[in-house]
Amino acid sequence: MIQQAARDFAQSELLPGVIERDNKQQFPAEQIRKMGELGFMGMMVDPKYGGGGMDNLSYVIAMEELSKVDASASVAMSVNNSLVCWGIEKYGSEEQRQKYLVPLATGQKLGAFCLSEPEAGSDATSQRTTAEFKGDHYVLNGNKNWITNGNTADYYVVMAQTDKELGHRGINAFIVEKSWDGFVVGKKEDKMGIRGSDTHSIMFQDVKVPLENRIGEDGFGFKFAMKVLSGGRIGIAAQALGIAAGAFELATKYSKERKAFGKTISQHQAIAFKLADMATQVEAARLLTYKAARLKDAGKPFDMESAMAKLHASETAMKVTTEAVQVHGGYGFVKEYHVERLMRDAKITQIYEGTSEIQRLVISRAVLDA
Ligand code: COS
Repeated sequence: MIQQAARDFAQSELLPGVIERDNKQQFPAEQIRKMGELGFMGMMVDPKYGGGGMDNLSYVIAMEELSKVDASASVAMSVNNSLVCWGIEKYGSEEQRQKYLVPLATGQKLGAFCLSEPEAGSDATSQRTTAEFKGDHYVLNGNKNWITNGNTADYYVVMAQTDKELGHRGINAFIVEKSWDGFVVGKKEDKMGIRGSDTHSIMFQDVKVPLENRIGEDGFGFKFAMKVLSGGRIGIAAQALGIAAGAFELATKYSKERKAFGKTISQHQAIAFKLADMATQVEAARLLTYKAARLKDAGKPFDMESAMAKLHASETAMKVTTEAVQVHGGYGFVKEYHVERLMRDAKITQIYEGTSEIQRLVISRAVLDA
């Protein structure tokens, strides 16, 4: 039912206008509002906080379907669900859950996650944004980069360094409201893909954050970010899976319609074998993503499996979308046929929430430590 609901929504609400939004770099605001009404923005949150009370498997199934059509809308959903809502529900205080989680889970407000900085992407322990402790509050200063939902979010989970001497153990995580003094939304990025997603730099200029907005104990911020990202990677794996599966479906359909040398191109082995490889890679990505989701649902360790799912699904998304363009030939290179957009959208899945290289680092450490 969840799969069907997401599929119907993608076809009726996301597909119309997706090319135009990509061209104009227009955020799907109206579509995200409707996704909130349908419960897609807080799928796994406990119903007592306004969420859908569903499991991770349901979430990845919905993510796949929406990402087949519009990865710009699905990344807004992924950040809100897995980085912001899950982080606050799991590690936030009851007061934070009531104040922030309820509006985020019901889709009345949108969340963003601010870890990356101009000089701290993969090397996330090198936070230069500072959070100076002043007794009953902190004062935030610094810059964050490539923030999804940068200008459209209301609440931002922000990592910042309180005690430089302590390294990553001196980092804290805070919930920051966009409306607060000194919160400045910087330039919008002009991107290769997911162009409908709203990506900005953010500046903090003496932003006063009350102590009660710190998530967890003093110094928990880096571990918080790592734990949350580990779950977030399952969402991005599902997004990459959806991009790949969407391109595969389009290529299959086209191959049965397009004729060359007196038969459909699907009847030529050169194309049929491409489709066979694409189907196999997509299915492998799906199984790895489902496995990571199921482990998280069972409360078992899933760091390595979420890294494997994201690594494989994002590499698959790049390969399969490139082949889908090839199957479409000249038509694949023009916007009307969607596959060129999916190919551009696929690229970011190998970069955000940990590059493919970082996933290999996480996996290799787990394998070698075992
Ligand atoms: N869960 C809980 N804690 C974790 C963790 C996880 N998944 N991964 C690391 N940690 C903890 C470690 O236990 C360590 O704490 P202690 O020193 O108290 O034991 C601390 O975090 C630092 O870990 P580590 O020493 O492994 O740090 P490194 O700098 O070597 O590497 C990586 C950490 C590379 C894994 C991390 O920086 C990372 O994931 N980088 C990518 C960040 C990212 O995804 N950026 C995208 C931004 S969001 S779009």
